[in-house]
Amino acid sequence: MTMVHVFDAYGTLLDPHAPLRAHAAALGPKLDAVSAHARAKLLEYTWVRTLGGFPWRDFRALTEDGLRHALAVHGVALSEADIADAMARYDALQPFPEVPDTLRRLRAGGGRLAILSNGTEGMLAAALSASGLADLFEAVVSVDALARFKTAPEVYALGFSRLGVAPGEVAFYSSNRWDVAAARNAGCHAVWVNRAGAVDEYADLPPHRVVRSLAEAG
Ligand code: LAC
Repeated sequence: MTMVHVFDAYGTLLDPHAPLRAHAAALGPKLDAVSAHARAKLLEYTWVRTLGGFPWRDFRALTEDGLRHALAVHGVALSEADIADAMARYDALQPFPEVPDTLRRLRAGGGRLAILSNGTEGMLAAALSASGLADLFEAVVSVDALARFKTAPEVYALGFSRLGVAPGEVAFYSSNRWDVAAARNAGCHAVWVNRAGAVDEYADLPPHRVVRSLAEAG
C-alpha cells in the first residue's frame, strides 16, 4: 500500500516564529516569551472556540488576537504598523531548512503529498507560493471549509475525503503532539516531528514514529 504523506503546516513545515523575530529590536529580551505566548494563545483560541461552537473566526484573526494578547501580557508596545508588518509576514513564512529537500525526495520517489492545516486558504497559498513549495502538493486542505479547527475529528475526515483515501493510507506528520494524538485517534500512521526534544504526552495515543527532523520522513 502506498501511503499518502500529509503534513501539518505551522511549526511542522513552516517556522511560525519568524514574524516576531523580524521585530527582535522592539521586543528585546522578551522576544521568545512573547512569540511562545502568542502561539499558545492562538492554539487555545482554536480549541476553545471549536469546543464551544463559537461564531467562526479564522486562523488569521486568531493569530492576531494571540499576538495582541501576548504583547499586552508581557507589557511590550509594538506599533500598529509593526503589528501589521508582523501579520503580513505570516503570508511569507519560510520552511524549516530540511523541508524543501525532504519534500522533493518524497515526490521524486512517487509519493503523494498534501497539507492539512488550521491555516486559512489565503495564508497557506501565500506562504507556499513564497517558499516555492506549492507545486509539490496535490492538495492543501484548510479547515476554512468546515469552520472548525483541529482536533475536531471532522477536520481529519475532511482531509481523507479530499484525498480519496482511507485513514490507514495516510502518514500524518506534525510537530504538535496534540495533533499527532488526534491523527492517531483518526486512524492515521502518526509521525511526531519532535525537533525540540519535547517530553512525550497523550500516552494512550502514541505516535507510530518519532523523528527529530523531517529529513527522516518516508
Ligand atoms: C496547523 C497548525 C496547528 O497548521 O500548526 O494546523
